[in-house]
Amino acid sequence: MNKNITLGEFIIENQKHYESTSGEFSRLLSSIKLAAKVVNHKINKAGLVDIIGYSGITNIQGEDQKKLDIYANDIFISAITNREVVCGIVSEENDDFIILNGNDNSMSNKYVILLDPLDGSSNIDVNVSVGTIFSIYKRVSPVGTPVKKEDFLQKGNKQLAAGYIVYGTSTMLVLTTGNGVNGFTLNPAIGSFYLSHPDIKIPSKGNIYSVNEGNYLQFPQGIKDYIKYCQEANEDRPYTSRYIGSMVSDFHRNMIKGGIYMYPNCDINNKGKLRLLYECNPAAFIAEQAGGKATDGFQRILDIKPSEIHERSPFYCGSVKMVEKLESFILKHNT
Ligand code: P6P
Repeated sequence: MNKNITLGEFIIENQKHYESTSGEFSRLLSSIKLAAKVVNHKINKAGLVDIIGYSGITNIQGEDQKKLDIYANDIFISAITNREVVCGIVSEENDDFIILNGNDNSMSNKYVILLDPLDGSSNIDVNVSVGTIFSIYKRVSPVGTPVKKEDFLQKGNKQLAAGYIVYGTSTMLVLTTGNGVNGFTLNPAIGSFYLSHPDIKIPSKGNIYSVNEGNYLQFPQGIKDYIKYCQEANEDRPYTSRYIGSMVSDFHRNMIKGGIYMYPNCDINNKGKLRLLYECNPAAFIAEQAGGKATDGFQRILDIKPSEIHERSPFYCGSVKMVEKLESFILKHNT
């Protein structure tokens, strides 16, 4: 694969793989590329311009919406809407799904997109990496009618594409359209994403486990046992604990170095904290495409049938051998 290819050229070159060759899918991916550049520019100036801090609004998650959350949400929604290729959008920042103005054009569009426009935003004020996560499906309701909730409640194994942008020391867009995973790094000098990480594969085993151990005492016993396993002397040692508190950053590190990211259910989050539709499913699709694994402890994340657009799930994802080891500990307490 040509290493100096831009994301735009990559999308065009791979258009033949995409669901529809009419170019709509490519236009949708390029709208995400544009929005990522705009948000990246704003984030890089966050310390200088008055966009840090809280907006005074709380979202459906009960989380204080930070100014950059709302800004990122607006940028992605308008960029996607302007391309007139989706009939509906779900965003972490919006209570209900968005029916794209319901005019004839949008109702004839075939795709829906689900977004976490700025994941980990509580880290903005302390200059820690944050990210955007997206997931794309083909609608299941009839083309020509307004989008329906069922269009968003599809199993993750129906995703056409998924990706994330990590606004870190460099800004990267990592994408899968079902043919492997590729990473593109933004060259800010010219404003183009270049293929920097072709065909990413998660090492089958790593030595990094990533979990918020502040909740340890409330974790299910199998999770506690796995964490202790990582800390005890055994043939798989040494392990190291890394937790950034921004899933996209923790996930991306594990994609490159290998490792396991865990967000278990616990007393304060009895179904886990991460949202199934626009955090777990896209990450699981990407992880599996890179040779990794993603589970809720009992079943493949991508096989879960969602019932609500903001529903949460326990989430364990990363190097296949590490996820399997964790599952073996969970199984011991559930047979
Ligand atoms: P905690 C950010 O809000 C997020 O959804 C993920 O990005 C992150 O991994 C997690 O929550 C952090 O949650 O409870 O460990 O602070």
